[in-house]
Amino acid sequence: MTKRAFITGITGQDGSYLAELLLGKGYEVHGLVRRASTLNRGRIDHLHPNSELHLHYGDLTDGVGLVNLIREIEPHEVYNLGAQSHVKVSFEMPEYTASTDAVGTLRLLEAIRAADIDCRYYQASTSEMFGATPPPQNEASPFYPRSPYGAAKLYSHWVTVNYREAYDLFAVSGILFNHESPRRGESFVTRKITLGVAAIKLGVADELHLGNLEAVRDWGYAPEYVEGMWRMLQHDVPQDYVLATGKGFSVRQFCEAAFAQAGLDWEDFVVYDKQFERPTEVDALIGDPSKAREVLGWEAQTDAMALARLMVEADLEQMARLIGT
Ligand code: NAP
Ligand code: G4F
Repeated sequence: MTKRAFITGITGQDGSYLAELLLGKGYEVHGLVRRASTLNRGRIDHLHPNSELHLHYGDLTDGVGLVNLIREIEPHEVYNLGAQSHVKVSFEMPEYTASTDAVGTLRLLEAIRAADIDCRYYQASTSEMFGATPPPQNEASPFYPRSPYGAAKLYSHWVTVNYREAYDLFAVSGILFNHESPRRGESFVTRKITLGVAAIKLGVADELHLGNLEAVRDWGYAPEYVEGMWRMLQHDVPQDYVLATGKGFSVRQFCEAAFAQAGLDWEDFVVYDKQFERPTEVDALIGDPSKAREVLGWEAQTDAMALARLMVEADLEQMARLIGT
């Protein structure tokens, strides 16, 4: 039997890698895409010739649309990756962030219930839910979100747990620490740095403006993390898991490594810019992924220093092509 998966957020970093993974495993993949005045499908364009990929217009803020889609597709697995995923932007758009990242989850879970189908559900939870709780953080650590994004995601986390307990839905929440790749959005700090390094190296820019350099994050490699999401849904028992590398690095250390990869000294180019600070910061996130290793056999292979190198190389190559050098 061909398995059908429905992915919200298929045009994002994780959605694109997950679609690739599932198509490779023989799934029929259905993705939710938002209508925009220009096409926004750069990350999945290369998958288009695949006849098992089906895209549907919709939005997590449109409950009726979700009900109709779930009824029509009858997915065996649903991956809810769609979100306004930028922490700083969530301070500027708190209500929209709550509607998409919190109530959107409820809308999708209700759509699954209304369709009365036997379906497994993955919720994209986040280490941001730990916020002010000091590292290392694992599944038993207390939550203390520090942004409208973190608070909205915490609602989704708990409503997923509740639907599992109340309605016996196979629903799991993956508490993922930061994960990056050459497909990472340009305004997240790792990609902003590696794009900045490429621009400086190729003579297109001469400085890079950043905010808090002391924040510590546990950065892993996105393709490895989507494999973890899939494994969570294949296990016999629905449970929540942390995915992380277990290693923390500061933004400063990531900068150092990224500039060094291009033979540059970061201190010559990085300029502190207050506008990139947040009203409340999450100082340190370092995950303890023991449970995922023991139960799912999942382990991160790529740490932040290796990521900095591979992302700089990818951005140098892409930018050189773009400017024709
Ligand atoms: P991303 O690159 O920002 O992608 C977000 C996706 O959500 C995009 O496809 C976007 O569509 C879609 N989306 C935004 N608003 C929507 C709405 N109202 N209705 C439907 N879709 C909407 O994020 P990502 O890095 O792939 O992350 C995937 C998920 O994991 C997100 O839920 C994120 O919060 C969570 N997460 C990420 C990390 C990480 O480090 N990457 C860690 C923990 C959790 P458009 O392309 O049209 O904008
Ligand atoms: O790259 P960031 O914007 O990622 P952040 O806030 O950790 O959130 C990401 O990871 C979460 C998982 O923990 C996801 F849930 C979320 O969706 C997103 O993918 O910022 C990382 C750190 C922050 O401490 C920030 O203050 O970098 C610091 N930073 C310093 N200068 C900057 C900048 N961040 C950004 N985006 N831009 C800067 O110029």
